[in-house]
Amino acid sequence: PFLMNVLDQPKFVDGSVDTYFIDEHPELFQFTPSQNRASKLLKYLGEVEVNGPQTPLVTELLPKNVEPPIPRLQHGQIAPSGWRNVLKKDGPEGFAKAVRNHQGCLITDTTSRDAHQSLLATRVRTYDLAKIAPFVSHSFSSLFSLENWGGATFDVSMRFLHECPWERLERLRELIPNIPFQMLLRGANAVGYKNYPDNVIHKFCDLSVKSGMDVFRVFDSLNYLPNMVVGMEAAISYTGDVSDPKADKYDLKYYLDLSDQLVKAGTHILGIKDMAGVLKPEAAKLLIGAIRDRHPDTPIHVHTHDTAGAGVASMLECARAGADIVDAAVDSMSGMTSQPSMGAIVASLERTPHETGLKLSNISKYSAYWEICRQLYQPFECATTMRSGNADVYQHAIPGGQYTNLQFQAFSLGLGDKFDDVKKMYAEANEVLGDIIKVTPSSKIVGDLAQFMVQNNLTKENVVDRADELSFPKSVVEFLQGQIGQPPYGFPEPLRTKVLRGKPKIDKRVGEDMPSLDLEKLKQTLEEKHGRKLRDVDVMSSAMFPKEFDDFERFRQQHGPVDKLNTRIFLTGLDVAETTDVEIEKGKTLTIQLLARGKLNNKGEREVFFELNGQMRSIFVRDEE
Ligand code: 3PY
Ligand code: ZN
Repeated sequence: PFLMNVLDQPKFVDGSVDTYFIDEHPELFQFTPSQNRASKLLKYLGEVEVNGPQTPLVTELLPKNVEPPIPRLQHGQIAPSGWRNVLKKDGPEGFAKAVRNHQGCLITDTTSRDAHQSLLATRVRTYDLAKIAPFVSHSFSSLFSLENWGGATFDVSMRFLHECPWERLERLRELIPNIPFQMLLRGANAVGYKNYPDNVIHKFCDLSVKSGMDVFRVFDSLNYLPNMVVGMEAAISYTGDVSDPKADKYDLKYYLDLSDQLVKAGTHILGIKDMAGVLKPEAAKLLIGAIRDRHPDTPIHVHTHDTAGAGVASMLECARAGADIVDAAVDSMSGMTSQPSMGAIVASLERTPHETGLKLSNISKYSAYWEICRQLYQPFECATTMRSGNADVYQHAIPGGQYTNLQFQAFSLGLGDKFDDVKKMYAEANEVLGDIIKVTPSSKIVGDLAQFMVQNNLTKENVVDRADELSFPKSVVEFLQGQIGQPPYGFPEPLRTKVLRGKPKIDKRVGEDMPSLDLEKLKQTLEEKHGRKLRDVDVMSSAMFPKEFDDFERFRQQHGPVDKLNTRIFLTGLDVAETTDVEIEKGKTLTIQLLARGKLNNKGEREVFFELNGQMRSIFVRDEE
């Protein structure tokens, strides 16, 4: 694709036109940055027009042409103070104490992170989060926190949304000063899928705080404590069933011991992270009750998924058993593999000692916004294949986000009717690996092994028999080496020795031996590569995801601020004759109309015609089809 430029005009290039005016007015070519951004956006829209979406759509559905309704705020009204004001004033210890002393059950709203990670392939864009942010700040000031960052949002935003994750955080912070922000940090893996050097993890947290983050929920995918930077909220990943007397590995004692160690290590809040949604109401009562007795002064925060449909019931039991905070997603973004419904929990706790402080009338407006907004994300909608909850999660314990992914994969390969087999094989693969905790990235390892077993017609018995001759997925080999940490009950033998065939075994924290990453040097290299001054946060994006950062940076240099386009237009472009207003910065709006697209020329390109702020513009785009 080329911008139409005088330099593309043969007559100009061969000198047969008089160009004195141009020669004497070089300022004509000093494009202002906004013109530059406008040209880049036209290039993007032209590209979408000619070659289709510039981010892969996962289902066959297209975004609906809808305007999510933004509830009105009274003009000039300032947002009431919230828990963030307490955190700022009293510091983390004082904040934790105030939470513990608070009467009632507080709510964390996961709509902006886990809910869409579990239902919409993590594709919700800053654009739509920012639109509803002022309403959230005003009407949800009694929330404990908004989970709006971390997990898969970091890489997905660069990879698929072509937007900077740090800018999302900064933007939301400007709009919501009063409610604590919460992120999911995968311990030594931060927001990635492998261990990083310690200095990278520390710098990552430091930059996150500077960009507006408050509460770090830190977990490790094997509950391997040395991998957890104990910060504000250390979370124990929950698996198994403590209400089953036959549960031996992951019994009450296991969780109480872990909670002791985390409290001793100085966590401000104890998190229970039920990533698959297997914490049944009865188990919730036992587990939370026991931890409450053991650690009367530490706030307890519970996270779950509604995969089976028992999420609301479990969270109510948690509140009654002494949890201080539970997670919920707004109604229209709740249920199935997402969190349980905020409205249902709030209503159920009304006029009990566990009142949440949230108003149902506000939840209803918030939900109406997301109900419509969700239709913009239909191309990523898990409900195209998932119609209901399913209690077989108690057998396979697949985490919420992964469950949706696996189901998508099965359906897109035409194996929808085989999804049951995939789930059964997942449970078997978990047994083969020694019945481990399953959450990113250990859940991916179990998934990879399950897929490998299906492809090679293996059972849990013969996969071990034949382990010395099979070529296992890399992730499985690395897990057995000890690359992601140590499972609580050790590695399965003889599988480990058979698979490793003499490869070194690691029996301590991997980060201990990792050399620090020279972030200053990386900055220099990246600045040279990309030809511009970078911020420390950009360097950190590259430290986490080098290739994804480079691609994102190049894309942005070519296509400009595509994050400022509305979601439908970002995904599928403009219709002919349609106009859109793009606010590229405060007070600077571009009006873009798509006029027409031309025939294929002999260079394999099409000319696409726009009107930009009332002026005709056209660009040539290579037709890739
Ligand atoms: C993540 O690691 O992204 C998760 O949501 C784990 O549950
Ligand atoms: Zn979760």
